[in-house]
Amino acid sequence: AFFALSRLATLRRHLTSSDTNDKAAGGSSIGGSIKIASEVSEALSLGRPVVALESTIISHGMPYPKNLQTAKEVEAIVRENGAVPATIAILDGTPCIGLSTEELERLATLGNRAQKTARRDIAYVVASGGNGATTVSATMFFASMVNIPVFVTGGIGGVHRHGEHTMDISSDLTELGRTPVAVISAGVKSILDIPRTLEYLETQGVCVAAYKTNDFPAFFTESSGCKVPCRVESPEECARLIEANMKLKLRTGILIAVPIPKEHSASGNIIESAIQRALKEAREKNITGNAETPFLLARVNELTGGASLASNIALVKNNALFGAKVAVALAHLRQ
Ligand code: PSU
Ligand code: MN
Repeated sequence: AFFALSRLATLRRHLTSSDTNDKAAGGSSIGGSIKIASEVSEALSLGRPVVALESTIISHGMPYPKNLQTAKEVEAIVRENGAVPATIAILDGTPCIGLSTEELERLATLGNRAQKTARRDIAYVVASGGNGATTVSATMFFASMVNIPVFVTGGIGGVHRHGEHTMDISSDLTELGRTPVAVISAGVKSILDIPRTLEYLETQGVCVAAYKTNDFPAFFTESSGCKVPCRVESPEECARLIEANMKLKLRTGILIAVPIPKEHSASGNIIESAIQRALKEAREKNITGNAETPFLLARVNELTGGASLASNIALVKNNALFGAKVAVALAHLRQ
């Protein structure tokens, strides 16, 4: 009951600030106000299941129009399984929790003209009134702000290959170390250094669990060859894990890895050779920093003749199905 009360209090605070912002004619939202879709705020205040979704996957992760189609289908899967989807993005400087169809379309057509927004970019995009597609780190930040405990994506960022020299380590990992949101993903792509990513998560104190497997999945394939510290067998077990993490006030995130369904997993060899080639091209073209992940995703898709995109879409939908069930189980547990 205390949980529900503090949740409501936080929400009311945000709703108030959002109302104030709405009255300020067309201005951006300096001062930290946000806009929560009415369907989402209603579900949150009633303790009903909500699933947060990121938006970089729409703008930078997939080409138009498949990005839009996938975003809509993912939201539909969340609904069909009893939860309310809340896609998160910054539009005209206002962080939005829950997007309308028109807003999804806007992001999808903006593509990489939307700013890829990780935690470090949030203040700038808000202050300049820009359009920001939130990565896993920024989406976790906003989900936590409005008390959405479950967040579904495709793959998270990690330690990049050669990260021990470049120090290119995704802020998704440090966010998982500081923000109590459960992130459901298909693991980490092998464009990244998976063993070092898992080491880094351990250092950050992040609980990493895999669904019905002992192996950490590698996004396009079911296994990376790395073991996970925890294994969960059901959405209910995941919900208990999230609840224990909250009750203990560990304040860290949880990474729940769901392997890509067998029938959609791409051939490991084809993907791996495409990744090797894309990585080499990135080095030659000097593509670094936050441009690297979008470049590699697009190039691997080209090199595999669209096979990687098809796998990507299938695994995101599978994660949405699982995530909705986790959110429903968690809401049930908290009643
Ligand atoms: N991996 C994917 N698809 C994506 C991303 C990662 O398979 O769209 C996006 C996510 O938004 C993730 C971000 O949070 O890339 C990580 O970017 P970086 O490596 O620059 O931290
Ligand atoms: Mn980076």
